[in-house]
Amino acid sequence: MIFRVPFVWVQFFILYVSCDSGPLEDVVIDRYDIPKICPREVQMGDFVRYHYNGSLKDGQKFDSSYDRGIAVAGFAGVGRLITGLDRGILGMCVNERRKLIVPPHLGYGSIGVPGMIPADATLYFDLILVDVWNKNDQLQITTLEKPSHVTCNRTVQDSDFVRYHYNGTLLDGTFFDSSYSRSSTYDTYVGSGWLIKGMDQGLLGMCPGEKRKIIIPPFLAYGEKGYGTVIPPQSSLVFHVLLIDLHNPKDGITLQNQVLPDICKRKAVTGDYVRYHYNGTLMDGLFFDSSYSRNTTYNTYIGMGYIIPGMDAGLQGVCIGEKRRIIIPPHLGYGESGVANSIPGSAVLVFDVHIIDFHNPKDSVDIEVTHKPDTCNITAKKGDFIKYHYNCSLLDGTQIFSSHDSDNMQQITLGRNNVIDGLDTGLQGMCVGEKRTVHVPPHLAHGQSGARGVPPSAVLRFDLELTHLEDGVPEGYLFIWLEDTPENLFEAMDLDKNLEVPLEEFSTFLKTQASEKRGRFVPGVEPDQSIEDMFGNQDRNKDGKITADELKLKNEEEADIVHEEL
Ligand SMILES: *[C@@H]1O[C@H](CO)[C@@H](O)[C@H](O)[C@H]1NC(C)=O
Ligand SMILES: *[C@@H]1O[C@H](CO)[C@@H](O)[C@H](O)[C@H]1NC(C)=O
Ligand SMILES: *[C@@H]1O[C@H](CO)[C@@H](O)[C@H](O)[C@H]1NC(C)=O
Ligand SMILES: *[C@@H]1O[C@H](CO)[C@@H](O)[C@H](O)[C@H]1NC(C)=O
Ligand SMILES: *[C@@H]1O[C@H](CO)[C@@H](O)[C@H](O)[C@H]1NC(C)=O
Ligand SMILES: *[C@@H]1O[C@H](CO)[C@@H](O)[C@H](O)[C@H]1NC(C)=O
Ligand SMILES: *[C@@H]1O[C@H](CO)[C@@H](O)[C@H](O)[C@H]1NC(C)=O
Ligand SMILES: [Ca+2]
Ligand SMILES: [Ca+2]
Repeated sequence: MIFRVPFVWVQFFILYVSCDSGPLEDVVIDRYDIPKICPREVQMGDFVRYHYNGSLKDGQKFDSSYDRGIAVAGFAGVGRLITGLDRGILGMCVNERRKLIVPPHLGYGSIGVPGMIPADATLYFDLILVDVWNKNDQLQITTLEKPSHVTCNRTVQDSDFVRYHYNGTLLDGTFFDSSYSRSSTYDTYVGSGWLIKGMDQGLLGMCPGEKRKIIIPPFLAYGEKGYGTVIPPQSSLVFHVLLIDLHNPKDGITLQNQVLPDICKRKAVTGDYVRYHYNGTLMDGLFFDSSYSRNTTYNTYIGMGYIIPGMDAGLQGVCIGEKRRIIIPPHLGYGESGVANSIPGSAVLVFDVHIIDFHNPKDSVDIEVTHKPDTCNITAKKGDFIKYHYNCSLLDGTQIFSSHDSDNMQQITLGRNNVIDGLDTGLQGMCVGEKRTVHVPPHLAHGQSGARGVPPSAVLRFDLELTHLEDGVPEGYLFIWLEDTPENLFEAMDLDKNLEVPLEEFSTFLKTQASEKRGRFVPGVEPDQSIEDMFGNQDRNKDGKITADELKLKNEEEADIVHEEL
């Protein structure tokens, strides 16, 4: 009964028409319009919906489904239609058009239909099939696209909450609804009766980003009633679905794609201040925000409610340098309302984070000795003059400063605010030749504002090597006595006993004291410079020589104050 080669039938048809001899034995079928894609042909027992025009030989119309505005629905090939139609509809595809010539014995026979179809009438039908299904049908699910950019680890299960886009058509392609027309996803629970049965089943197993075609027979859709004016009774439905995301209200956060650094001495805990970069996307890969676009890390305390709960939890236990993906369900993110213009309501968030550094406000300087010379008796202390090499970097490896950049080694007096507090602390206790790696938290470095090359709140790493160490003098002194001060200082200084001490005499006197280890100049300053400064200070009237009175006066004036004095 199913004539798969239309060509044969055209010939057959022409044969009959041209001869016009005697009554037809069987239905004549002309498949004059067959769609290119014909996934299914009507078989006996299928339920079909079709439109038709019926006319008599003289072209007189006796009936039309169009006049009633609704397609005819019924089972095919089981004797519920006139035999001619029953036979003529078999093998049809949806959207196929056929002309049928039905001889009287396969139509209304010698009786006809009073007032409509005369006796022994040959019937001419023009049909178009709009729907076909069978009560044994199941859902037809075709995966059209599977995402490659997102992992398909988790798929839709009963009681999940899903967000998806869809286009809905009838089987013949008639559009009835689309989420796009509302420009937001359709959001609902699966398997909880909110959806038609076919959709509840058809979504199962989908990954975010996956596209499916789901064909749903009417008994898993709107059945005999249809839906409003858009879905006729007994309609099969075709949904093209794009799953955007899914989660379960019972979900916590999920960690994935963890990449740990080689060394992780410490893991972040509540109260730590973390600096990190992130890319934020929705589960289907749609980007919504990134720290990189602002060119600065995102900085925050963790575990204290400053950020969304999912992030607060997701950053717990991170190592410096670690990368991880944190997947956050909406109840731990931005909830049902989302964030205007960037995050839809009930959206699952996917953050790829890269931890740059973290510290705790209670942190002190972390010192690790990397090399200790065999003799390390004399160590640097506050007031000492030191020279050292250093490299300074951020914890992501960015080099910021290095003493190797210039020919001059760094030289400072410890404990005099010459360098940031943390570095000063890190240098104390070193002996010449010793090497250290020192981590300085921002409150002992450049703080919340940062400095050139140093981002706000950055932890700094210093690699240090002490090269030179000189005993210092108390703050404010340019020269100190290592033995008792001479009883009569002026007499001691006035080497030629002419009762005045010019610069040369003063200089000779002090240098002699130093070379004979009775006294010491402040380290790190040329002795001549210190001598000049001290002389200028003593020579009150600036006549180029110190007198006994000038020395006495000066000593009395500043008896209690220690200031660039002998
Ligand atoms: C039936 O006739 C109407 C107009 O008379 C036409 O629009 C329609 O396409 C016809 N249907 C078929 C299946 O030929
Ligand atoms: C998928 O899940 C398994 C087990 O749940 C996990 O071991 C694996 O790392 C996950 N794959 C990805 C790409 O996240
Ligand atoms: C729905 O139709 C629109 C317009 O044709 C198309 O852009 C979109 O990709 C379709 N969606 C799905 C899920 O097929
Ligand atoms: C980001 O920082 C880099 C390096 O400091 C700089 O070259 C770039 O211009 C900055 N971009 C923006 C958008 O600020
Ligand atoms: C964020 O995206 C940019 C650009 O694709 C990439 O270079 C960077 O590594 C990503 N960062 C993270 C933490 O995944
Ligand atoms: C420390 O110095 C003393 C003398 O100054 C010396 O006797 C001793 O051996 C040194 N100690 C070490 C461990 O080098
Ligand atoms: C600083 O870095 C340079 C180049 O890597 C290295 O040669 C030098 O030893 C480092 N200095 C210190 C004090 O670690
Ligand atoms: Ca003199
Ligand atoms: Ca003088």
